[in-house]
Amino acid sequence: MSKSKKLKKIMLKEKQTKKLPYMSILFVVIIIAIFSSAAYIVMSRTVSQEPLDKDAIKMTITMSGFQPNVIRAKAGELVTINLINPDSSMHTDGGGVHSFKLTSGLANVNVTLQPESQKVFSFTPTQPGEYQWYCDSCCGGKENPSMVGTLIVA
Ligand SMILES: [Cu+2]
Repeated sequence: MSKSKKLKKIMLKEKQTKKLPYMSILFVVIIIAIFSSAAYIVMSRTVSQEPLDKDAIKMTITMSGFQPNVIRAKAGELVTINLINPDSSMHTDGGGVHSFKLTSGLANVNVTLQPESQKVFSFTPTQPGEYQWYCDSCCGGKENPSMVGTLIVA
């Protein structure tokens, strides 16, 4: 092997060893990015859990359904619901969007919630009876047994 070839080989080796710190810095940056986005998701969930209206019925809607999924009301009296959607837009089904629809002839309620948001809405049930509300934004909507709730009007 000629001297110049040997020198080239040594220089090449040096170049490769110099690349290593950059790779480990990149690795650390990626790890920090992953952990901070995970922390952001967790923290934004806790923030959006605090209801806007403390006098309203606090209700959450997630991929596992409405909580509570049964509410009682009196005919002629205003029902106010503070609906909270803690799901993030990372959900593949429906993109974290949920809704509250009550279209059974009693009232016409049609509320859509973007991911990690909440809304306060009211309606007055006029007739006693049992009515179903549902979410039609995810998991098969109305046909999904966990995406429904019952309003009992006395
Ligand atoms: Cu839904």
